[in-house]
Amino acid sequence: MITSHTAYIGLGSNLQQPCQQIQQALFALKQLPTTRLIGHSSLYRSPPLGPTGQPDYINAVAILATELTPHALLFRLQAIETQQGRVRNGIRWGPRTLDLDILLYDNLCFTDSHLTLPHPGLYERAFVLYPLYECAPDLVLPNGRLLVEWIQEVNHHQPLLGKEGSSNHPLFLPSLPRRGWGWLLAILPQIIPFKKPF
Ligand code: ROI
Repeated sequence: MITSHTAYIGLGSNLQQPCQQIQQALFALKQLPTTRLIGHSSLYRSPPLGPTGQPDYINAVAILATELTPHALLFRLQAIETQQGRVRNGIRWGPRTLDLDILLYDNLCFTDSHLTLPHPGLYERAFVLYPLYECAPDLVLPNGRLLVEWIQEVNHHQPLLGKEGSSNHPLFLPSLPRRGWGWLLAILPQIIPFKKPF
């Protein structure tokens, strides 16, 4: 039986017209064999994580339904990177025309010499978490945590500067859905004002 898997892909670019690089990469993702592009986030601008003195990045996240194995998908993503002028010059965290990372592949957790899942940067990078939230607001991460709660609790190292196409205001945290009876506890002090014994 052929099984379809859900893969979340992180896209990043900070060279040679980054917005166009991301659009072109989304188009290339659409062409992958046995794969459907389910959707993608807006484009977000963020300052570089890593060496400063390089241009801001444009980031996005795409959702794929794919029959490719994680390694076959990785191979295809690297081919797209190369096609779009990515040069692997050994400079760690240097600027790049295109970066395509498998952030999540179903709920797989494993590591080998080629690939680590989930992507090691997933849990602390705002430029990954916010676009991911836009794609999948109800997502539960492989660590068992609701994405939206994780975003609110984690102390992100990197701010986001804004969405492309909108005024460059900093983004606000998504509002935490109130579940269970927590909402009642939150408003209780307003209903029953706390009285001192005397
Ligand atoms: N910084 C930002 N803001 N966005 C990226 O996509 C990105 N990618 C990288 C490094 C160099 C770590 N920094 C980044 O690979």
